[in-house]
Amino acid sequence: MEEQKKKVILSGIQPTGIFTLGNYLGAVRNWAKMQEDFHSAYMIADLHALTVRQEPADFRKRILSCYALLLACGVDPEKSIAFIQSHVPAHSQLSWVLSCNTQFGELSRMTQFKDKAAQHADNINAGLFTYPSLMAADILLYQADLVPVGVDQKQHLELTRDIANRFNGVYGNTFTIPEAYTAQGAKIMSLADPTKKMSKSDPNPNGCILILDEPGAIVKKFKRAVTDSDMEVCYREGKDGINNLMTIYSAVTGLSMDQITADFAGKGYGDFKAAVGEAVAEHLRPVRERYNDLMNNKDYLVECYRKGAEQAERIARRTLDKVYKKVGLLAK
Ligand code: AQP
Repeated sequence: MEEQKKKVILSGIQPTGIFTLGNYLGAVRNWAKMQEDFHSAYMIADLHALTVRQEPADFRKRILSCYALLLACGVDPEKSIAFIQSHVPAHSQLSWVLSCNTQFGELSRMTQFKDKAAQHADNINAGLFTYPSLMAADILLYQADLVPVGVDQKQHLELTRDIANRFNGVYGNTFTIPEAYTAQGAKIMSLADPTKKMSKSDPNPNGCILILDEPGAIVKKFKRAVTDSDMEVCYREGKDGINNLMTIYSAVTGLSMDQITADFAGKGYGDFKAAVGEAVAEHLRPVRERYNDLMNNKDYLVECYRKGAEQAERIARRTLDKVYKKVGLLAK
């Protein structure tokens, strides 16, 4: 692809835990592929994670380990801007201006707010409510053309587009209107309850595969995966558990659903679960090894995230200055 035609892409992941197989197959693995074709910026969304109370010492360590995971999953700081959100103050600064251009009614309609408010009834903070304005700032600062988002984030991206269009209408052309990039990977469901998505913060450790889990633990979790009372390995409505395992197996082996069905014809679920467990453990081995190497070289990580912050800051600052000027703030 010609350099000047490359589109800008931005995405992020919250440091709310070790990435799951869902985060990896559904998002981060694809970011690594996309960096070849796009001007890409990927961030550890630490400010977003503050909407849920974090234990400070753990959180600080987790931010670094999630940054290492981002690189271990293939995000290359030579090809992408790989940074930590709080290192670029323009995110919070633009977020405020955008909050003043977002309606209470719009934020009230966000289903993630309703879900998270129900999950954390003891801490329904203002940040949880204004989360979409910060997300809009993340995206609009980089004039992103495309944002890879899962289905769960589509409503937020729609709101980002509304905010950007409104701002452009009132103050003149300022922001690129981003589009959802839906060529993301599959949605991976919990192994313990295949009707729920696999989540880092799931309190049930059997439901999710963490990408740093040891091979033995991975195989064991797949053996325990909830399936059905049928015997056939095939992708069909009503077979949520098997459908999920087939989706995972297909994502790590490249086999089609039909090939998988043919390979396991006449074999029981036990054989299939063991095969999925082994394939996933093998697939994640290099990620785990790269992560361990990176964590043994913290100086390199610091160098990378500082460089990422400088690169991000340069772009973000330009947009923020433009916005401050447009809304009439007095320059220093
Ligand atoms: N189960 C999943 N299948 C496919 N994609 C997934 N993603 C998350 N879970 C799955 C994608 O991972 C990216 C980063 O997500 P995030 O950390 O910003 O927040 P999330 O979507 O809320 O992920 P978790 O793991 O469920 O975190 P917690 O438990 O903290 O809420 C996104 O692109 C997301 O679509």
